[in-house]
Amino acid sequence: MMLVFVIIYQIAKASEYATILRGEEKINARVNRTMAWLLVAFFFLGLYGIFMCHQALIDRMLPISASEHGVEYDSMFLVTLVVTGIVFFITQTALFWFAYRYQASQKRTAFFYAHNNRLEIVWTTIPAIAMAVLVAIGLRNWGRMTGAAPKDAMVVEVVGKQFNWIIRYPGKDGALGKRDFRKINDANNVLGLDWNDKDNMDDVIAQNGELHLVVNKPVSLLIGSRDVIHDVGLPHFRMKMDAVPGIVTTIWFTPTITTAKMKEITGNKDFVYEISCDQMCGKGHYSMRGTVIVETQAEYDAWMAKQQTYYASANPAPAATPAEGAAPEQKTDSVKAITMK
Ligand SMILES: [Cu+2]
Repeated sequence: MMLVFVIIYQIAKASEYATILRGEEKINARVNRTMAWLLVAFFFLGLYGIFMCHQALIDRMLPISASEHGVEYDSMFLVTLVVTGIVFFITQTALFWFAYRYQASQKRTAFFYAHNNRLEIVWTTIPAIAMAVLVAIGLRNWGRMTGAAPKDAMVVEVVGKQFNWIIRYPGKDGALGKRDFRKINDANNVLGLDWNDKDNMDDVIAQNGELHLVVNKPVSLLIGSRDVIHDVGLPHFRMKMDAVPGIVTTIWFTPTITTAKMKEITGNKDFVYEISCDQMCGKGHYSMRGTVIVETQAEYDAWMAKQQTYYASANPAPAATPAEGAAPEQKTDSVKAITMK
């Protein structure tokens, strides 16, 4: 790097001496011509760079979207890319063409052109309208993804902690029981479930932290965090949502491709849908990876039938009714019971 700078410096120095020796005007004309050509070269080098980036990264692109929202998202992304791509190409071509075409010349005097209202209006309104349309499409999609889930959606709770995801299913009653952060303990109550709430008795927390979803069935995720801000990133479904301590955030989507089918599509027999933590959350952030399994209703039911309720696995002693005179119910940070169909 240093060497390059030294060489450039020496060339600049040498051309400065040459200017003095050979007459300034002649040299200036040559420098102008060289600069004009260098700008043209820079333009094509830039385009080549874009092409090379594309070639290098094409294999790492995500496979087709595995959710309904994702299809909308991808088409929105494509529209934005095409619109901005066309503008980019026109403006950059004009920029470098002008730099070349109107390089300094002794034969031409500069044309003084100070202001033109019509031009100002045109190049302000067209981009403004284009941007407004793109933003409107984005807002519409955002509203859909974060809005109310369909009535028949299954509900699953996803809670981030340093450094993994805890997934809770509502059990047969379809309702998630209340939880309280003060009841959290890593030994037998990782979410701080309130055992005074009957809705908690049949809730299931997947042992291996897997998020099981049914294909073509909408799912509403209730997202929370036990410590710092995390983010539920579902790249294959084109969804993401912050997991914030103390509040419940939601997203809903409909997975459309089972894990098994996606293995065929990608030709990768080890393919798994992942939950990535999309928010830098500490030294173990990189390892905060959950898995999503999209399966048929029958496969889901079979899997769920094998799950033990969290109450049973957390309280292995003979099932006891909640102790008489238990602490009065604390409602802080509780998740409102949500009823499935
Ligand atoms: Cu995290």
